[in-house]
Amino acid sequence: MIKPDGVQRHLVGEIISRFEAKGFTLVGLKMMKVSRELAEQHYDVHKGKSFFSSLVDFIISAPVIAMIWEGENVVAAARKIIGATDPINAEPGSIRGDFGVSIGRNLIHGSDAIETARREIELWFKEEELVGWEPVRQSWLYE
Ligand code: D4T
Repeated sequence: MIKPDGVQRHLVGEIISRFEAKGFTLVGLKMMKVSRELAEQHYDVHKGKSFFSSLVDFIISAPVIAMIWEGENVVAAARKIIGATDPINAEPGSIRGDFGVSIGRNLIHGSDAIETARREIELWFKEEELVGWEPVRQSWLYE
């Protein structure tokens, strides 16, 4: 999910192109204003932590871009493309390393495990919003 700061800073194209260039396939995409309920459900694991309410307020403050990316090891690779949670620890070349400044404005969320991705896809998308397609470049990406 490209967070509100990514949208406000006009980094949507830049962020999407990094995933495309790596070889991943976009199978779901929508721009939306997030409800408080969805934001709270999404960040359920952080309920009770000091940053929870400011995090929820931030996520609902402007539109986000929800995306589903497909490809080999996509969850693990996306974490690297995205970089460490706190931009100060994120490597140059990662999204947060190149564009992020503070932990509360770190531009993008990525699922941290396959199970989490499954849960989040179900939370954010309806079945009919997933678009399965066969990219022609696959044999140039995979043996
Ligand atoms: P997300 O979930 O947004 O992809 O971020 P991470 O997986 O990299 O990090 P996280 O779940 O630990 O944190 C969720 C979200 O909360 C913000 N945050 C986090 C914050 O504002 N202050 C903090 O101290 C922490 C730990 C940033 C990401």
